[in-house]
Amino acid sequence: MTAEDNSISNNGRVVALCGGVGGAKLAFGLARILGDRLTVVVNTGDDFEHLGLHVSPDLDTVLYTLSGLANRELGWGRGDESWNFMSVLRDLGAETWFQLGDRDLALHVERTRQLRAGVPLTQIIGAFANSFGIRAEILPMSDDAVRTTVVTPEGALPFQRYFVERRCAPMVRQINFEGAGKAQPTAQVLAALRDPDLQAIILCPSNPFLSIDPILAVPGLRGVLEAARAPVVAVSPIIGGKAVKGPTDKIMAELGVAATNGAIAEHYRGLLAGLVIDATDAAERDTVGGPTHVTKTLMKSDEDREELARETLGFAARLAAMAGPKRMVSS
Ligand code: FO1
Repeated sequence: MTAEDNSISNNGRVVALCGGVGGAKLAFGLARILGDRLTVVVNTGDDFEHLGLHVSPDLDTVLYTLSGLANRELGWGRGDESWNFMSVLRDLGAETWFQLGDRDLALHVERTRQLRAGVPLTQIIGAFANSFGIRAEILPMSDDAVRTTVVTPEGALPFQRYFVERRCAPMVRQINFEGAGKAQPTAQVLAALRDPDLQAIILCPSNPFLSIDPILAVPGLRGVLEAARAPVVAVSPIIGGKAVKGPTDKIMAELGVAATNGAIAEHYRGLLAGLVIDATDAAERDTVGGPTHVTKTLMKSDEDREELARETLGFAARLAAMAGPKRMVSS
């Protein structure tokens, strides 16, 4: 590690964009290094009303992962769970396809109560993060409703119906972000991205199509990223042509996109100063179309998460030291 590499670890703000289980793991590693100098902007396109409750899966996965409460096998929900609510729901013949643990349930009930009282989602999530002892700033991408729908041969499915109830089986023809056109980025998200002390913007190894694109679809956000002085660095969610978790490679195939690191770089065309790929794919280094850092990107342990975060921050520091953050113009 050069002194340069450590520069970001020791000062300045870093903003990470994230959604889903994989993204939250890198956010965990970044939070261990950066503490309150990290802002995590989280996808809310997966949010939905269920059983009369407002559920925010990606926000909750970040809250549980950064606080150490997450179920480590599943990646979502809490580890210390009981399922009495679900078992009575089943007895009542109600919908049980979306599993809500008893402790997790309290968070949905309290979020719904506050939303109905007019409290902005950003304020609710900030208070939850504090109560979980999280020092990083956790921000919804917007306080306005943006809802991911997946267009399949059976028609448009709300995201959780596609992802959980149908287990990603239907073929994806198109992905829409309902309400994105009218949504506003929050003042807190804009302030973090415009922080004069911003050192790096990290696109976590989330599904680009389902977790990062909804964030980039919020009017104005992509432009703020493109104008940012700090380098934008993505960690590829693809290793060896496969997604580490979830339907990324299946969706890429259905959308006619090759599951390669070059395709990931192309997807973020115009935004990236660099891409982090796994050592398995070192041979792809020269086909990515711009600065590439090769390291171990599979995160099994907390140490793996922190090591990948450190490698990514070091790469961003080196890119920042070069004359201005060059945008990758992938092939
Ligand atoms: N994913 C599942 O595959 N099955 C579930 O029953 C389920 C419940 C659930 C409850 C709360 C929560 O925050 C997440 C939950 N998830 C479940 C995961 C969630 O659907 C996905 O993590 C995201 O929406 C996609 O990134």
